Amino acid sequence: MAALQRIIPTGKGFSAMAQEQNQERTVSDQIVARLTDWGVRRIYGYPGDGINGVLGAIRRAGNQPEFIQVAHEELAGFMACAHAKYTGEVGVCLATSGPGAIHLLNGMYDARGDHQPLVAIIGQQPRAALGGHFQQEVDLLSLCKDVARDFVEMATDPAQVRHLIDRAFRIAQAQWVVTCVILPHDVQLLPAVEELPREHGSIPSGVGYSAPRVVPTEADLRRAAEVLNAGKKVAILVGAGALGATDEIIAVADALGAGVAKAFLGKAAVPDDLPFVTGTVGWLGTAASNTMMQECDTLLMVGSTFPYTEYLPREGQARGVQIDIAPQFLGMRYPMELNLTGDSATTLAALLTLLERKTDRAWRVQIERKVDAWWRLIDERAEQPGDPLNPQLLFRELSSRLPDNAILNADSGTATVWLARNVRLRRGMMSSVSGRLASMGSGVPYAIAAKFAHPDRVAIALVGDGAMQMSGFNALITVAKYWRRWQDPRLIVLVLNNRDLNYVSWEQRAQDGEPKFPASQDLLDVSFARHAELLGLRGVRVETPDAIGAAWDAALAADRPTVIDAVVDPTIPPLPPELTEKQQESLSKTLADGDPEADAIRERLRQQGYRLAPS
Ligand SMILES: Cc1ncc(C[n+]2csc(CCOP(=O)(O)OP(=O)(O)O)c2C)c(N)n1
Ligand SMILES: [Mg+2]
Repeated sequence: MAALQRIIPTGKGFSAMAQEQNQERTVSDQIVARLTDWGVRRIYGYPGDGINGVLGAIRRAGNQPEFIQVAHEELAGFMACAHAKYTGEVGVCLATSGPGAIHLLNGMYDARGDHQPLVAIIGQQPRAALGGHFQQEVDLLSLCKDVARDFVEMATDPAQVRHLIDRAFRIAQAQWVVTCVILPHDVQLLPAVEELPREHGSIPSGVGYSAPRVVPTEADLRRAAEVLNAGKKVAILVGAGALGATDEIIAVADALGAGVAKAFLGKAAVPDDLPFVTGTVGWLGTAASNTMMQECDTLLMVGSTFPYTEYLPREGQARGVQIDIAPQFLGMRYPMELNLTGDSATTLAALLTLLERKTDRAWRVQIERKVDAWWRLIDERAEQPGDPLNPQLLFRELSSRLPDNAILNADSGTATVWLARNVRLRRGMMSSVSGRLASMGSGVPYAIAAKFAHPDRVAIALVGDGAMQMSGFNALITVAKYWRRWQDPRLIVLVLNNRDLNYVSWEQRAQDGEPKFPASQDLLDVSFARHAELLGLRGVRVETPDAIGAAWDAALAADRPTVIDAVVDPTIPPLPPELTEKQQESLSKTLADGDPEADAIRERLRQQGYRLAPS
């Protein structure tokens, strides 16, 4: 390495330099140039000796693609996933062998769970050491085999890296999966193979991928239209796969007199200010969505793998049509009559030409009434007291102040419930969470990646105190390191400081009939605002309801990132909009069985309009 650094100054593209000086490129230089050829602009990662060859090459290439150093490799994985979600591009993360790779895994699984294209580049100890129980040696092929099952390979020869990078990117994009290239340190430093011989075993691959336009056959579209035209009570359920089909969903819903419910990852697919949009579905959902699912006679599902059967129509209740770009996800959750493989926008547009506008609008009117009643209920719930704050009020006050094009991220916990229910997203906004993996610690890195991808937009992370203590604190250090580069410096972190792993405390109560277990649930009360100030960010602690609006206004007017440390009431129930009999029984049992907060909870359940069957 020392020899290379002597002859190759920084700040100039390596290829030009190499040509001028007639210098050989290393394998790492070739990889970095290939990443640029694939359009990669940013790599989230962390260094270590196992990957230093590649980092040296990024330096020599003038930090192109740009290396963003995060505080923990897990953050790099989440950021690469969020980059994919918020740009439609492949997210790229990088880590060293052993511990770096292990830290990266959670973010890689997040991308796998939510079908995002992600390429992980991971260093490895030198080839000669492998199998020798060597320092930081981990069997990375096995480690990554599950998460990157569609493509994980280790380079053992310089001639391989061209096709390994090409295939990693093409497969990640074409199949919406995570892929991984493992690079032993010594291979990174070898001279690149610039020209592959035209001979047996040589693989001269190429760069580039264009997504196809996928549309079902005319015959299938006709059959689907027949089912939808015959329905009297059509419900549409959209997911992340519908994010690019806003106009088409609205037009189809209009023609069918249907309501539109959303799985959380599809929350931004259709704006919440339309009267027939029933909002999110499921435990995090709205009464309007859940009732629509119970009462519909026809279900049109677009781009969703929403997992919870109990919130879908009963088997036999509804005729079903599903549209998904990925055929492996069709017919997976409900026995659909038609399973259409297709791009959501194009397929819906084609379907629309075959739909008859329903003249009987009674179902639609009924849905709109329920939506209206739901919004009134949720506003009333937000106004009920909390000690000292009702968390829902923070979300309602945010909702009415959201700047255009804001990007909202919630961490796994009660923040996701309140974002799903209490915030009205408008057209142009984006929003995501760690969906299938539902990992804590994703909220702040998602917001950071949103800022790098869209530095002119406001990014907001809505996060629990547990997640902040787990890794959000560290992520704030990354915010402090980089925020000055963002054209609009506003990144806002709302911390729901309830001194509790609250979502799980309520799961213990409502699912398992167990009182909250303080040894596993209680958290230390720490000052998130002061921590932010230590890092040069704005910090504000909110303890009274009338300070909430001012806190949001100040954060939205700030010249730097802000952490709002909101002291919220852990006894406000983040429960489904309507409780099943079993949930009611479980709650009654926990309240009778000595839950430490039983008295306050009884009061809050009543104020929030939940009734328990007499026990
Ligand atoms: C990495 C990880 N560990 C554990 C969980 C299980 N879990 C889901 S929500 C939650 C509680 C989150 O607590 P906090 O961040 O304080 O948010 P709150 O629900 O209190 O608002 C836990 C432990 C998880 N989803 N991810
Ligand atoms: Mg908490």
